[in-house]
Amino acid sequence: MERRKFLKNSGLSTAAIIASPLVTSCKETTVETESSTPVLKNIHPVVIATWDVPNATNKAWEVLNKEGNSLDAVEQGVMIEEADVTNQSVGNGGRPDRDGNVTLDACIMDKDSNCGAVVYIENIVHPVSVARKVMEDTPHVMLAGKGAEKFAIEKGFEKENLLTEKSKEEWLEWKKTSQYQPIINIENHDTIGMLAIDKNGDLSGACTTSGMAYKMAGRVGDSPIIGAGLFIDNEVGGATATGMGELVVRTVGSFLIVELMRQGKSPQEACEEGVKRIIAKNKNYKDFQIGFIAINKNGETGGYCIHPGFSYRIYSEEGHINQPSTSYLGE
Ligand code: SD4
Repeated sequence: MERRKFLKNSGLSTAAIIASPLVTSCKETTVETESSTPVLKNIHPVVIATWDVPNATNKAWEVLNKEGNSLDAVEQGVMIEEADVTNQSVGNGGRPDRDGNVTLDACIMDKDSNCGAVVYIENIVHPVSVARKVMEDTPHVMLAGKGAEKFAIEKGFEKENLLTEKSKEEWLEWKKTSQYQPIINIENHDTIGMLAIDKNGDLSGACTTSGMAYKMAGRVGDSPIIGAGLFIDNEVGGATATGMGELVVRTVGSFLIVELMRQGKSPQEACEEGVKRIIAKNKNYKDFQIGFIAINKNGETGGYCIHPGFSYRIYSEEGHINQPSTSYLGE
């Protein structure tokens, strides 16, 4: 077998590495190998998440630092936002659909390409944990609506009313005009997609949301759809999305980004291509925000969006930062 370096194998160019906002000791993770399987050494854990969600990345980092695996890290990280009633785009306190019902979507994916999802689930604060149970305890990948809720209750989750007074009042106000107009960069604090690499070099991801505010009853976006809102391939990297789900689904955005990284693009380059693919297919792209973030097997990260204003949190040994994303319209 030809001798080669993983860096070469992964196709990462120097330019690509420079383009990445965070480069974590790429050289240290490069070792010569006789086999075609890349061997990684001195792995440094990293967690990234859509939007400025320091409490969530902090929690995930805590798990990674206690020798926790990336799956536990992403689950426990996004649970912070699900429980936070001041985040009106995720979990408890989420904005309702146009009928006043809070319906949640979430998914999770691990290093072995196992995945689980719940869509259109009501009355459960932690849909990501229900998604994990779907992954681990059922022969299925996705459960929806009442079936998902019934499964959650069987698994010991408590039924709770997720519509807070604040979200209810805003919805009643919205009903006066009932104009459905997705807001760009709503709160700068939105759907949370999280990607992590642990000390073993294994990747996992999770994504959770209450979806677009005042959506039609029954509407499901990209966030719980494996390949669209989230995708992990432990040989390559992971990607996750925030923003107008319909546009992300049409290009299977997160899967596309992981495949672009497989072909040699850096996480940054792959996110840019993912957004540009959406722009090419949608004349009205300026009406919507889409943000992608990605991580590769070496812990390099990237992010890109349509409108300025999107950012993502990165926690690594180099620190905990809110990284403003570059954007198509801000270039
Ligand atoms: C959805 N992608 O349901 C989610 C919403 C979102 O920023 O991410 N908003 O389409």
